[in-house]
Amino acid sequence: MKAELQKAFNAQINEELFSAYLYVSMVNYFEEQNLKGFASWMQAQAVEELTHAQKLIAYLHERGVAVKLEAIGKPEATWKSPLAAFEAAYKHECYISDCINKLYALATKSGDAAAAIFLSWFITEQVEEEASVDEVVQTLKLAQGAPGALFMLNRELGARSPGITIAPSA
Ligand code: OFO
Repeated sequence: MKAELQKAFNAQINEELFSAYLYVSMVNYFEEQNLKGFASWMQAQAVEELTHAQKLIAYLHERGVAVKLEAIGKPEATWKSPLAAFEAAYKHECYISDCINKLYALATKSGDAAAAIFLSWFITEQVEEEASVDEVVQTLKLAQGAPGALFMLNRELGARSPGITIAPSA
């Protein structure tokens, strides 16, 4: 793999780890708001981001490329409403889609067909990621902060599997 592409892959690992960090921060925010269903949904999202980072790391190992972990940025800690948090998550997903598209373009430009094929999974995944976050944004907009609607949505979002089980007392 060409040096420039190696660097870009490593940068994407950092982006995915930051995504996980940002969503963990949103878990904290929703827990503090007593919106446990929202928190659980975000927890699942954070775990997914970790798997994205791990997928990239495993690929670099497979290609014999050195993985260089950098410091992860500090995420926001609070939002003015659940809608504002989900809007921030949506904006972040669009940014990540842009990063992936650029990485794919670089892989193609570098003549690295294998890397481009590998990245096509992420391109498809981003369509799903944007759609699932946007669905919550649209529902929250419809709810317009009505407590009943928020309560229902909280229950619905809580049904998403958290990806891992976390027992505070274990
Ligand atoms: Fe949310 O898809 Fe990775 O970052």
